[in-house]
Amino acid sequence: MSNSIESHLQEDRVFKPSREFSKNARIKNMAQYTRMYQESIEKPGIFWAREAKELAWQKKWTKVLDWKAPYAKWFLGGKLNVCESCVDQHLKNGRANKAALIWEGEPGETRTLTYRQLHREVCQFANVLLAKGIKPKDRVMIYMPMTPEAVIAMLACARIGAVHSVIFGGFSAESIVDRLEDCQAKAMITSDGGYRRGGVVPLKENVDEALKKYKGVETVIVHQRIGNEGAPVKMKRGRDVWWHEEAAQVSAKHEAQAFDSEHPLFILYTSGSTGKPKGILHTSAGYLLGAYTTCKYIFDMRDDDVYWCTADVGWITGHSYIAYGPLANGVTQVMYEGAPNHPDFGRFWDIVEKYSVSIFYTAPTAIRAFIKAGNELPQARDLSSLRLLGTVGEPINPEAWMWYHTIIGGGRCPIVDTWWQTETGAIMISPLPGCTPTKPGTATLPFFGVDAAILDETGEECGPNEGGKLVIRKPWPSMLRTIYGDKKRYRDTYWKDYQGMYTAGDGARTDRKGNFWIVGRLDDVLNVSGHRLGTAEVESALVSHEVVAEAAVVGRPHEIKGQGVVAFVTLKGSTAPTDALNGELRNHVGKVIGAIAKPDEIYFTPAMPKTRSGKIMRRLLKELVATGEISGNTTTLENPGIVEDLRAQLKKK
Ligand code: 7RM
Repeated sequence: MSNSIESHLQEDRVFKPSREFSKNARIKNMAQYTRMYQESIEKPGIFWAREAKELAWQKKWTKVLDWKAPYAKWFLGGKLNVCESCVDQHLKNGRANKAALIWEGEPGETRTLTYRQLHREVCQFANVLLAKGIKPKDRVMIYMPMTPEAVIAMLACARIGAVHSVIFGGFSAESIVDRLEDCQAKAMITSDGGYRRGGVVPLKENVDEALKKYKGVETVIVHQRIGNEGAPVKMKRGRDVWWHEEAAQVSAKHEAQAFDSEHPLFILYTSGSTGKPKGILHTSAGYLLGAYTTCKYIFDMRDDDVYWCTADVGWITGHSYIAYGPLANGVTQVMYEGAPNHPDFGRFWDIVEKYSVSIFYTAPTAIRAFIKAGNELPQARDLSSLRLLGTVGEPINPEAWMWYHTIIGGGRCPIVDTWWQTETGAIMISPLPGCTPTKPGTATLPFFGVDAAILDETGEECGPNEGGKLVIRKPWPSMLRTIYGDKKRYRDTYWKDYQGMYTAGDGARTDRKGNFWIVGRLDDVLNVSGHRLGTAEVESALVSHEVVAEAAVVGRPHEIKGQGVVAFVTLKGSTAPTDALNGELRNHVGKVIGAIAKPDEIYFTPAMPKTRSGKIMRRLLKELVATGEISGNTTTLENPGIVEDLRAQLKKK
């Protein structure tokens, strides 16, 4: 990938929104942005109170912010039901019969739900959850394919004050167990399967396996997605029930009860620098406000837009930019179940043409895969409905940006490169499409209320083009509130580096115009196809195999995935390294974590390069993988001979 600092500095192509786009946009020029940004930083109470009025409140707040670092409370004294802002309010504002979700299954069937129909489904399912004894603050795990029911399940939890924790359908049974145990979930919502690349993902089977180890789940509600086309799923009597059978027994009417602004809304697990994923906790009003306002200003959502975010609901992008943000804005959105390359890489462009998508939000890794598949597929489709494009998940390399701009956007659509994290809840740094001049590769400027800066080790602010740590110096409404059940880790991970400031874990720099260029993670977290993956998680998966004594995992630049996973493995005793074992270990990681974590390359080594104190020199492995060489001094190593051996192995590749 060529998003090196050199290419950043050389990047001098500047793209400005067309006069036409600016004229119709909410934020039309930089003066307006600057004015509003200043207000949002200097008088956050006034700024956010004005925005928050657009949400549905049952009781108005008395105080906008209470900040005792690192703990924030927003809209104290206020009461609302998040689901009411996303669904109920649209029944009264003229959108009742407007399409909320236009869904397309991978095999090709489509379903449309209006806001009224969505309301009915959510109310009915909320009643199912209530009938199963789910109470406010109970944790409910959701493990589903990309179907409307996944969104309905999330909204129904929110409606009754239960805390959902969605787990990506690509994760394995063992990953489910870890998360169930961590959040002590009481119920599970899943499907009999989901379609992916023509095959069926056995979601219920994985749940069954997970529940052999975790016994706290009392109810499993199974949505029937596959039916007779898949292997019949086993239903455990007294525990497992069918969604449609339960729904048929309850009313479709439900009054949304109000919860405190800081009532927990969801826990979402994300990778950190240890083997144990962090349960990021988000609460109600502030989170919703972040998702709502970023959709409104960054995607500039309109009543006649057809919006499509290609993320999975198992990631934060699916929470904020499929479930909560777009629905709070009352927009029409497309939701697609399957893979981008099924039946071929033209599928996304078919969908854009078919539903006249106007706002399209995807990941750089997908764009790179499309580039590789050629221009013929997008060029064979009418993409003229598009007016705005977005990217998220990793730095976008200028080549991919230019291709997206010209081939998909026809040269006329602004691109919003949006930087944010599971922890931030909503987009933090991004162009505003009607005013911000963009350059390929930069997420440009902070959103309203976001006091972003780049600091050096001493806490001084870095000058232009000086690399440092990205921090946020003030609390913002959609910030994480804690790591579920682990306040110490919350403080240690995000608030230790600089007094009262949030450390994002990303390295970045600004240019002379103040644009933020995100370089990448500073910790041991990889970004594989836009998915966060801790090297420690992969290492512990490898070590859980009976023949593995030790493992070290590093990233390496990968043409499509952004980063690939490279593993170094030391085998136990007399086990011989073979190609077959190599394959077996890859599959083992797939089984323990999920397919996204499978190493691209595994190298066997009789020992790891270690310091005299016994620490694996990961930095050295990283350098070896990236350049094939070791520049520094290796004499401090316990076992310098190992490096020679590894260098030779990597050369052969
Ligand atoms: C939304 C999401 C967060 C990490 C973050 C960065 C990287 C995300 C961008 C980006 C450069 C971007 N949440 N990242 N967006 N890097 N430019 N526009 O991805 O929690 O899964 O990952 O992703 O390293 O820290 S996440």
